[in-house]
Amino acid sequence: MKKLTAIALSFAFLAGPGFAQVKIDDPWVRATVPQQKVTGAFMRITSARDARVVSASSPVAGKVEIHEMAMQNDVMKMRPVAAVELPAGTAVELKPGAHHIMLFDLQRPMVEGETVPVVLVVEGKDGKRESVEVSAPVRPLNTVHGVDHGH
Ligand SMILES: [Cu+2]
Repeated sequence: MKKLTAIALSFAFLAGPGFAQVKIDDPWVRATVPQQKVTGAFMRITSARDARVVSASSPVAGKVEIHEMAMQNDVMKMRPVAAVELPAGTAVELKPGAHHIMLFDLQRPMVEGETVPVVLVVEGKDGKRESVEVSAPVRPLNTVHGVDHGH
């Protein structure tokens, strides 16, 4: 897992001009209780150019999806989306109750204090893709009030 992180990191550093130039602020992953196989990852993303997050992955999760929250029959539900748009120079907030990254099939509990690598794939208007490595600290459950995960 260490090796994978290093490779992803060097990838991000090698991305020179012509790439989307994406800045990530305040990333975090919600802590889980034992047996819980799903959690959310949140952060603020600012791209220097128009771009979109088209996928994400993490070595701790078997599957990762990008979700949005939407009203369905007066109930907030989350559902997978193909991408999160990043308008140039605008901070886009991935947070509980809005767009977020969903980590499925967790291989172990997410414990407060540890750091989880998450890799975002960001696509520019020119179709070029950049991998952005994020180290997201795990924060406690009670950061968020109850949300219907629908999973
Ligand atoms: Cu979700």
